[in-house]
Amino acid sequence: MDSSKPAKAVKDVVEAAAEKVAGVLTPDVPGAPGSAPPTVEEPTTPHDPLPPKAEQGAPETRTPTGAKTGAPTTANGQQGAFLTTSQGARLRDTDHSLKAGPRGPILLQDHHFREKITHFDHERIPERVVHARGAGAHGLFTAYGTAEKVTKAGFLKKGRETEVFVRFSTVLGSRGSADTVRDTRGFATKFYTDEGTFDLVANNMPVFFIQDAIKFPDIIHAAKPHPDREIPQAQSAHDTFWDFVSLHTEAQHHTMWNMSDRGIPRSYRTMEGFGVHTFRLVNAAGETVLVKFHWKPKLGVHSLTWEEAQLLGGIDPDFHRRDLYDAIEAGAYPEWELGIQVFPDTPEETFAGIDLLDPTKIVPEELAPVQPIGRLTLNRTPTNFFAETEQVAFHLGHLPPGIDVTNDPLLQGRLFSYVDTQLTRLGGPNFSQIPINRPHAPVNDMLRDGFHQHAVHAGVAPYRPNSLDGGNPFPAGDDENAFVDVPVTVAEAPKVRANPVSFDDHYSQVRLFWLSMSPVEKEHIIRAYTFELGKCYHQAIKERQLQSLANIDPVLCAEIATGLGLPAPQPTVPLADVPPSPALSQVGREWPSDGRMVGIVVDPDADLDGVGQVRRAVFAAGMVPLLIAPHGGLVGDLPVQRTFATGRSVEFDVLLLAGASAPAPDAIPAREATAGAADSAAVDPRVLLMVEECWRHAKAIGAWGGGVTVLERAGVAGTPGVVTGDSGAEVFTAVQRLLAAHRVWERFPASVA
Ligand code: HDE
Repeated sequence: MDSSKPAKAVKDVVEAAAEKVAGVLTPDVPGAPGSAPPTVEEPTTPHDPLPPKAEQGAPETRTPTGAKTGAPTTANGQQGAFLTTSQGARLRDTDHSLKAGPRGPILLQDHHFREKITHFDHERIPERVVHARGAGAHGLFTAYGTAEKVTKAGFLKKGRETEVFVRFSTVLGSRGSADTVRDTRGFATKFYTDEGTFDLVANNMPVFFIQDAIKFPDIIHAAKPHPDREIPQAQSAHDTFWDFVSLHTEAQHHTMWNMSDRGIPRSYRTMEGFGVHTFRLVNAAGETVLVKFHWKPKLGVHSLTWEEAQLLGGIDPDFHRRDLYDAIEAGAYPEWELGIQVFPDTPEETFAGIDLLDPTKIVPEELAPVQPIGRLTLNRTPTNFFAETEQVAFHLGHLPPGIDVTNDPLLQGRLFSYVDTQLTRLGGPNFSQIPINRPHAPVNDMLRDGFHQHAVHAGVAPYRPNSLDGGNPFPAGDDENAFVDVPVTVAEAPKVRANPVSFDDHYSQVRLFWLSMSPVEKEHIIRAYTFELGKCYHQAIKERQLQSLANIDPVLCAEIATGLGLPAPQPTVPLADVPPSPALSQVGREWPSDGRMVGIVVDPDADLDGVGQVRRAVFAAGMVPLLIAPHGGLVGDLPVQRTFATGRSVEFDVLLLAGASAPAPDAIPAREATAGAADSAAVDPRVLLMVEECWRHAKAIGAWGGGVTVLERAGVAGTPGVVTGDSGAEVFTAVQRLLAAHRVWERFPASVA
């Protein structure tokens, strides 16, 4: 008999709790930890587990072999109202071990104790050797049909909708490292197509450090923390990284992408994605083309400033994760268009003189435009981080009919690595049966047994040919949509450990990238190299890297050499004569600002009606308002999200000041350093700090009423990107226009052209 309370009891709990907090918290501001607000008293009436939060999704309930079960996704979660053992026996007490008398010792027969502790002892699995730190989300991919001419892949046919799971990541850091470090970002997408899963395991940069997969352990060993002291964590600003990239100069292109603003994205939502390698598509007629995959974010490509990235590492190390989940919860669903650059499949595998098999080269979009083929929308956060984000297993070899690989030596090596790594990480060969990895296509693979086998295979003949299982499974014929290994001709050649000669140019495209940057982006690149090389211990490594920089651009090299206090060397190769590719710059256009954070400083004397209106306008514009006040709770009837003590400018994209912000009672320098300032009689020093930081991070700032005096006090009134007005609504409108350009770059004229 199931005596757990019916679903209505759950509903009552949720509604009762919601009523209690109504008016105090607003459900519109994302980030609530559970699906129902907690009560002060510990709940004691048994009822079924609370439902997931509205924005949460989970893997579809498929069987290990891909069949639909029709069960709700919560069927994979905990069941019933009562605490049980893993075998379902109800438990009376989990707070005390079974002891011989109240003073012990603990009895070996305490199964519940042993089960609970043993399971806990084994909760961790090895983190990924690279891309350990990540965040995932569920979504939907809708095809435009524009790729139908070049591929037979069914999920790319017009109007087809395919469930996806995307995992974003940094490369170098451990699982617990900060999100905002300077690094490449992973952008791996699992398309659950009905013809087999397609994994597009991409990065936010279109080139890679190495041209041959055999060098992967070398670059990663160089970039990871030093093996003796295990420092620094999640950074490239150290000797071993620069030692390697300055010696192995094919790494210079990717290194400059890392040193550019692309290395410190504002958000996962504002990153491009690149498949890096060239892939081969094949259509129903057997015709082939070569392609490069691109993800284009709806919100444009935007970055943090270096100081923001550093501050966030301490203030909110989960910044990108939080941003992704908050945006989905707020309904600002992140979107990308998938596009392809298409090249003729010629025997040379080159386009406009660029070797398409060289993963250190791009094909500028001006030469081969990115043609949109579908739209990705992320609309559900995971229900359980471990089950979904940690256990998801991507692999380049997961390809549906219509998409095939090329001979790019990096791609070829990856085809081996991704299955191999899961064997250790996920504890055996059956990782494709973990719920997040289960295909949405029928699976009949003749693979059997192994650790954690979830399928219950029938029959006696998992081999081919057989007659005992009636011949099943059968090879798919030409008209039965089998995967196509495109019969590419392999030219006769000696067996060698060598690269094509075309891979030898290590500088021309780095120069192309440098020349494509706007002045402010160039300044950031100079700053990044100077910082990173400045952190190296050995002069020899700095000098060697300066030589590569001289081969890229003399101005770049001279500026960095000055910062390092070293002479700038002369180039050892002729400077490449390359036209810039404007598509590579992130600056100079306007974009939507969905899901951005608007900090609003208020105090009880501020124009609270105006603040209420602005708050509603911010929501209506698809952004999130965060009220920052002298104390928590309510100001008037407005709920406070941050106080002067808990808020920091790096959490916001723009700052609005509605009040005069007199020092709060807790502005006590002995209590916190940010409350200390030479002249803090009139304005709370923490508010002044927010204004100063927003100003030097080139963020838009707006003020009305008492807020105007804060601008004057901070010395920024009347400067570019600082607006005032008679009402909050007027100021917000002006600030919104500034936000469309992401930052107020004209505040800081650049020194290099
Ligand atoms: Fe990876 N890479 N990689 N990589 N990679 C892994 O696989 C590897 C490369 C990328 O969110 C590992 O499951 C080799 C390029 C992403 O789970 C491992 C080489 C690109 C992710 C591995 C490369 C990537 C990985 C570690 C050199 C961009 C995270 C855990 C040939 C196109 C996926 C795992 C996730 C993860 C090997 C180079 C992207 C060890 C040998 C180039 C986004 O198998």
